[in-house]
Amino acid sequence: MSASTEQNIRHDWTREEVQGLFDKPFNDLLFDAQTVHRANFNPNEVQVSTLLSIKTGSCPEDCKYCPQSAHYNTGLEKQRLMEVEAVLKKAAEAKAKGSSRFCMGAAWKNPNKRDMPYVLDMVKGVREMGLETCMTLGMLDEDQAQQLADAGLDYYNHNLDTSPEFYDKIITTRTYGDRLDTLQNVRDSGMKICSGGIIGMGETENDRIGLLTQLANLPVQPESVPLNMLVKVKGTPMENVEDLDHIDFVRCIAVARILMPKSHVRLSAGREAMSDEMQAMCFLAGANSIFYGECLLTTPNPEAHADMQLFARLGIKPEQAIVERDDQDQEDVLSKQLQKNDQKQPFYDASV
Ligand code: SAM
Ligand code: DTB
Ligand code: SF4
Repeated sequence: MSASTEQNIRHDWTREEVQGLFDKPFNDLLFDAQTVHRANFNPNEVQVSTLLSIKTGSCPEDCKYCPQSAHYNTGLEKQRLMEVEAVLKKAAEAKAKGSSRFCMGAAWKNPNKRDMPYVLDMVKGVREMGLETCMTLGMLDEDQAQQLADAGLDYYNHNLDTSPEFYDKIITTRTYGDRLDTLQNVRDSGMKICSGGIIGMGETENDRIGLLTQLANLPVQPESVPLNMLVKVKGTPMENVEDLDHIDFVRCIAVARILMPKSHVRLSAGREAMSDEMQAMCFLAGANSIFYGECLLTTPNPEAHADMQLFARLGIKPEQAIVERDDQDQEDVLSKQLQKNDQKQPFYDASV
């Protein structure tokens, strides 16, 4: 396989071709994925994001995997939209621990008008700290997407979750088309897209092929592709779904890497149930982003020190972000970033 370049990002993948990748012997697939990865990224750098749930539970949607849906009783402690100051405090903590991106998630079908000013203030405040910003608030119309972009939101996360065929078995309260419309509004606003899905919901390999082909064939591929391994939460309809073969999850990462050579592929939810060796294999397959910190939105994630140790054992360094802001701020941000690089990082730095 030849190394991928900007020129040969394809948007015309057929399912048969993607099936061909899944059918490869595992070692051949991993070699190809690692070859693409090395042509496009530093193979020893992983982008580090921290998640915060800014509004928790009571969601009107019926996503069968989700502990936050009001349709299921998961015993979750619900929380109204957080105060802006409290969110900024959490962002400062995430930055101090070495995260370069702060992702704020709300259990909404879509943001409503009265919440927008608070959400916009959160974006501005987090960005002021020199962190990259990401939000996931449900569906967005054109105007909402533009407001978020104008406030400086870098990324918007909205997942396709699965294949178009399997989708109706997982969610009935919003359509696949609704999701594609939101992604288009995000793209048109100038923000970067974070979009991926969940593996391990009882879907077939053909559904995994369907999801990855949809993502790769978007008009512009998502800059960030989170692949979540289902976190089985008691009380959701998926609590007893059959265990996923972890090797099959690694295959999905490798195929995503080959189809979307320039995208960050995030080893997202589910790491708590993965061994260090499994995570190392995911990095080898081309995953180059993680959520860092003890909590995802509502479920546990590995302890920060465990991730530091894993990075140290693998010689992985956290990727540094340069946040571009208004022209007058730019010099200041860059000099702060340089100073930061000179200081001892709280996150393990494999180069020292
Ligand atoms: N409410 C917004 C929405 O769904 O558009 C944003 C938050 S929602 C929790 C973001 C994503 O988290 C979902 O699209 C899904 O892919 C992922 N997710 C939710 N629950 C999960 C679980 N139990 N296991 C793995 N991923 C999950
Ligand atoms: C994504 O794809 N995964 C994150 C983020 N985007 C918002 C969320 C994972 C949630 C896992 C279940 C929970 O903690 O509630
Ligand atoms: Fe609501 Fe998002 Fe959970 Fe679906 S995934 S129930 S939209 S919080």
